[in-house]
Amino acid sequence: MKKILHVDIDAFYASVEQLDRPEYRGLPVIVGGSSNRGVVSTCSYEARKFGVRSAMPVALAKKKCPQGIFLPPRFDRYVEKSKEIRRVFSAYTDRYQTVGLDEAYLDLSDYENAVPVAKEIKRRVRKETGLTCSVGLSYNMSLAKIASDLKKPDAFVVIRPEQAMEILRTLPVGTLHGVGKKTQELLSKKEIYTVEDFWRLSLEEAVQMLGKMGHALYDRARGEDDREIVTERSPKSSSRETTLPYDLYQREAVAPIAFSLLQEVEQDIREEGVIPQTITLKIKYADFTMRSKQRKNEYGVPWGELLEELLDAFDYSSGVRLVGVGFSNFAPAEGERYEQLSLFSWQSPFYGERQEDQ
Ligand code: TTP
Ligand code: MG
Repeated sequence: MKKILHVDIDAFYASVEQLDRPEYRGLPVIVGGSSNRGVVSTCSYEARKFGVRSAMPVALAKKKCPQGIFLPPRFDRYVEKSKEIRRVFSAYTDRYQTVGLDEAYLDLSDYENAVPVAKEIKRRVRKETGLTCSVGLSYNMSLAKIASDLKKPDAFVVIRPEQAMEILRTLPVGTLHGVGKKTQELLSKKEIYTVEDFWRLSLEEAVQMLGKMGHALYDRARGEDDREIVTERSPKSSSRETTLPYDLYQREAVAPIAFSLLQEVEQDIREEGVIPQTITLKIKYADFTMRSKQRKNEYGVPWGELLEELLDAFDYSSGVRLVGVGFSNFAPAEGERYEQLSLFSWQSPFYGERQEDQ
């Protein structure tokens, strides 16, 4: 039997803000707005008491919590903290799969007793990053995630095989990973609100109603999930460059070359089946100095648009002799398709608009 740990940082962006600015600790901190098209990214648990939630318009959050401290997101800082968290994981296993910046599944099957290890990981995340997390330990990914969500924040929950059905039974069906708002609506028409209600559906009915996901949900509702952890084997970056036969002094001249490189790298990553989040334009000048600039794909815009922006950001007057275009910062190559899709459909560089039917 597998031993899977799911770790999820509590109120991640807001907790980082409170960590960096102690004067905000214990207060309703709401992160969002500005680069986020006016919606809440997340908020501290103090703000949740007022009914503020992720993805809520900031204007509504202000109504619900006028005394809230509204802060713009600082993605670079969150990425930094995310790396610190991963460093802790890697001290225990190579077999971990990250989801976004603040969640991960760890395979602890090789530990004879995973409970003390899980406790230690939770403690070390706190000690080494200053952030609290909720962790769930169980015998598959689906149940580990359910466990970590059960008693947030700062939770430690184990679901043992003999407890699984009883715990699942009373949960809202929306707790199952893969049941989004749309699926919930569909199910509510059949008066299915809890996991126990969902048990009424036969496998055939579940598949008929929900397609392929129906099968996975049929299993997950019964505590079954045979997904394996997908470790990040993806290449660190993928790029193409070309040295020019003569120096170029104008953006107009460099742009078509950059675009042809972009096409090639896009082809490369399609073949590899990976999804990058960052594009880089590299330029070597006639005097051999090298410059590179990057853009994160925040809104799922075409890469060409970001490349245009990057081209605008360079100076061409000293002559360009080499152009390179690269992708990096890859999302897990495999994993679940819905998790990949969600990367590009939403406001932050790392999150999808929690896909309706994950
Ligand atoms: P979550 O782990 O879903 O949320 P959280 O960490 O803020 O709170 P908790 O886990 O305690 O419930 O998401 C992690 C980060 O992702 C979150 O801090 C901000 C970002 N995020 C968004 O930007 N938009 C969203 O709709 C969600 C859900 C998260
Ligand atoms: Mg979290």
